[in-house]
Order: sequence, then C-alpha cells, then structure tokens
Amino acid sequence: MPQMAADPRYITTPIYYVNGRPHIGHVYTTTICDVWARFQRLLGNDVFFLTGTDEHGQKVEQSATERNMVPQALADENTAEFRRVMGMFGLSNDHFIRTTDAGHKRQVQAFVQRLMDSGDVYLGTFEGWYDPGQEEYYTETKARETEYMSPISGRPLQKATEENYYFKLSAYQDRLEQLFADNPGFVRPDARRNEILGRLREGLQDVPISRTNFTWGIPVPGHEEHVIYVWIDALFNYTTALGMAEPDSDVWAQRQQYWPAAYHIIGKEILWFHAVIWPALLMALDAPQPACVYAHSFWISDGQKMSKSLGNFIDLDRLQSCIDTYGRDALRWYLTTNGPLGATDADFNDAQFHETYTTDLVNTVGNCTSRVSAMIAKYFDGVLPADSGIAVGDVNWPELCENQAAASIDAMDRFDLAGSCAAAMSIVRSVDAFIHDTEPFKLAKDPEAAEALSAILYRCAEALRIASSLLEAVMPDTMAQLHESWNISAAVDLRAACSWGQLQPGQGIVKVALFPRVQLASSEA
Ligand code: ME8
Repeated sequence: MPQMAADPRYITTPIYYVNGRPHIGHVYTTTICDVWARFQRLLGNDVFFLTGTDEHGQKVEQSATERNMVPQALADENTAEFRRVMGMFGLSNDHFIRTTDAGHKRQVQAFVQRLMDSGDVYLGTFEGWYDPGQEEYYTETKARETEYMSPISGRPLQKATEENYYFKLSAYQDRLEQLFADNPGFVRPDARRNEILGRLREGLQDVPISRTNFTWGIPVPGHEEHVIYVWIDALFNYTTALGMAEPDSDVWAQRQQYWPAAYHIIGKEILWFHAVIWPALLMALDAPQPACVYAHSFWISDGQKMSKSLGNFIDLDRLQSCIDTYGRDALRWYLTTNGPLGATDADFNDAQFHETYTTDLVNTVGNCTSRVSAMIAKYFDGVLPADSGIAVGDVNWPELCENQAAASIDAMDRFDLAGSCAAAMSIVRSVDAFIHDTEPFKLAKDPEAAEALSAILYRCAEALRIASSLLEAVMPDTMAQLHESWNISAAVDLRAACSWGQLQPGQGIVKVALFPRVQLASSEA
C-alpha cells in the first residue's frame, strides 16, 4: 500500500485565566483533549494539541494591584502553576500559548489592523451594560432580562457609555446561519447547537472590541489609548499559535497545515464567543472555519455547583490525593468515562470514583490481565503458547476485535470518549466471559486438553493486547507497564496494531498486577 501522508489534526482547549487557580474543570478539558490527541497520534495522524493561558484584562490588572504586583508578574506566577498542572496529569500538549507572548501580541494587532482596514472594525459609541466579573457586555434587552444583574455573579451590571472600536458582527448574521445550516456538527452536542440557533434568531448586534478604562492588554494598533477586549485577544490564540497572521514566519511554515482545527473543546459557559464571535471573526479574515466547537457541561462537586462562596472547588490538592490513592491513570479514566461531555453536568464524588475504579480497573482490566498472565506463568512457565486454531468456545476473536477496534476508533473520531473506552472494555469483558465459559484452569488438569488450553490462553492474551492498545491513550502509564511485561512493542499505527495475531508464540509474558485494590476510606461516620 502506498504510504499515506499523516493527516494533520488540531485540537485546542480554552486558554485559562491566570487570575484563578487551576481546578478540576481545567484539568478535565485538558485531559479529554489529551486523550483524543494521544489516540490520534497512535493512529498515525499528525496532531497539534494546544493549551495555554489567557493573561490580559481588567480582572488580572485588579488582582495584581491588590497584591501590589505588576500584572506581568502575577501572570508569570500563575501561568507557572498551570504549566505545573500539565506535568501532574501527564498532558501531552504540543505547545503552551500565553497571550503575553510577543508573537501573540504582534499577531493580534495585525489581525485587528486587517479588520480595521476592511471596515469590519470601526470606531463607535457604545451604550449598554458591562459585567465586570465576566468582562462581558450586555445589550439593553439582555440586561433587562436579568434585572440588570450579572447572570453569573448576581452583582449589579454597570451602565457603560464609551467610545469603542466595534466589530461588525451584525454583518455576519446570514453567513453564520448558513454555516450552521451547512454543518450540523459545527456546534456539539445538539442541545448546545440549539441554544445558539435560538440566540442567533434574536438577531446580532455589533460588539465593542476595545476598552479605555484599563491598560493591561494589547493596544489597538495606532490608537494606544484603546486596549483590545480580552475575549478578542484570547480567541485569536487558536490562530496566533500557528503563526497565521505572519504568513512569512517560520511558525506558519511549520504549522499552517493544522488550520482549520478539528476540535475546539470548551465548557458550555463560553460557547457564544466560540460559536458566534469566533466564526464571524474568521469570516472577516477569510479564514476557513474549524470543523467542530464542542462545548461540554460542568463538573459539580458532591451535587452542588462549585463556587468561591461555597469553597467547594475540586482543587489540585483533592485531585492529587486521588492520584496518590488510585494512580494518575485512574483519575484519567474516571474523568474520561464519567465526565460531562453530554448536555448534563456530572457529579464528582469519592464514592463514585471508587466504584468506577474498582469495577472497571481492578475487577475488569486488572483482574483479567493478571489472571491471563498468571495462567501463562503457571501452565507455560511464562512463555506464550501457540494457537493451533482448534475450536474452543464460540467466539470469533479476530472478528470481535476488529469490530470493537473499529467502533472504538469511530467513537474517538466523533469525540465520544466514553464510547471509545466502552468498545475497548467490551473486548476485556469478552475475555472474562471466555475464561468463564471455557474454564482453562480445569483444562490445565487434563493432559489431553493441552491444545485447547494453549489456544484459549493465546486468544485471551492477544485480545487483551488489542484492548490495551485502544486503552493506551486514556491510561498511558498503566498500558506501558502492561506492554513492557508482555513484550508488546509500542503501536506505531493503532489500526494495524488492532489486527489479530501479532503476539508471537514463545514470547515471554510476565505476570502483572496493574490496579491494586483500594479500600474506600470510611466516610466521616
Ligand atoms: O473562560 N467543569 O477561562 P477559565 C468542567 N479565559 N469544566 C470547567 C469547569 C467545570 N466546573 N469550570 C471551568 C476562560 N471549566 C477564558 C477562555 S478561550 C479563548 C478563553 C473549564 O479559566 C471549561 O473548559 O474560566 C471552561 O470553558 C474553562 O475551564 C474556563 O476556564
């Protein structure tokens, strides 16, 4: 077969505000992107996975003033914390962008200049309502709906009248509607797409994209008293990281193939910016649209929304303690398979974490790999026996693995991470059922059943190898441990790795114990 060029696939997280501390939400979005990115790399695709920090704006300026710091120092301190998080969770981002990077600032100015030149950005007078907590502007109609209070913090909105640069969002109403009509998967899940379609029908107004009441931001080119609105500055990160505004740069030469993005993964609260403002900006710049903006729902904490006032954030200390007890892969597994990718929020609680760990990882993946390798150790001195092809049981293993691998790969492509994991797990569960039905531990006592015993254990080990390749992206550490013990070479191409018959009879299989049983710490009785 001719060598296919690696398919470029670009995935992004939101860039996180440096005036808050990292918590489960940030870890979640970045982890699910990591799982997808690793999986795509295993498939042989050329992946670019971007995350980073959003460092400008009034809130950062204020927090810095409160701490007697210059904003840049505060941003440096907090971005370092976000980078530390990447290390803690084994995240494999290809680049970490900061909106204070010189290249980003230069390119945002270049983009805004282009928009000014084309008339998409113009000077006008803004009258409306400002939510300082969100750094967001509301129209009179919207503000009235919430009784002039912030829908997020409940604090009063501020009446704002000022001269600002505006983006001609209203000019893009028809094209945005067309974009949504032509690409039903542009915003997912469907519930979120419908929300946006509803708001679009209310009609679009031009949006202010500059501020004059603070200085911590990127100046509007040629009009330094205006600072570019932090959201516009932030959205551009997805393209400045690739060097798009500097077509002669080395960065663009190396990264241009990644645009348009396959996925912008975000939380539901920032969908409007990504599903409406961002596509309109791209239209104004004649740039292609991303394939999908996926807005997940929220983690809540023991049944309640996480908030500063309740002090119930699932913070890094709590996540670290999960890792200390259960291991990093266990946390990745829980976030990936129980997370709020759909339209409803997901509750993070210790009992459910423990239950998921025990059921999926201890009793299924851990138990099955340990049983199979223990039987190979006991009956075949740790050497993989051959499969003569003798009929045992009624499973067509090559077909079962092929179907589940295809299902797992398809699900991952659609960003159905839990579905992808479920297909891999169904291979493991089939191995369990096969052992239960064929009872190799009984056959081991019968010398005449030696051929059947060999065939069963070969098939179990081979099926587990395939399952482990599909699980590698979500649990890289543990699967690497399994691969080392079973002499499985790293998959270069996941599809090829999922074809049957690659374990070689005669190769060593070392007994493994991947997921130790953990006692649930008794809750405060
Ligand atoms: O909004 N559950 O940054 P941010 C799940 N800088 N995910 C959550 C979450 C929760 N409870 N809370 C937060 C910003 N997140 C802007 C983005 S992008 C151009 C600019 C995740 O630090 C989720 O991905 O407030 C959400 O969108 C993001 O953190 C917000 O991070």
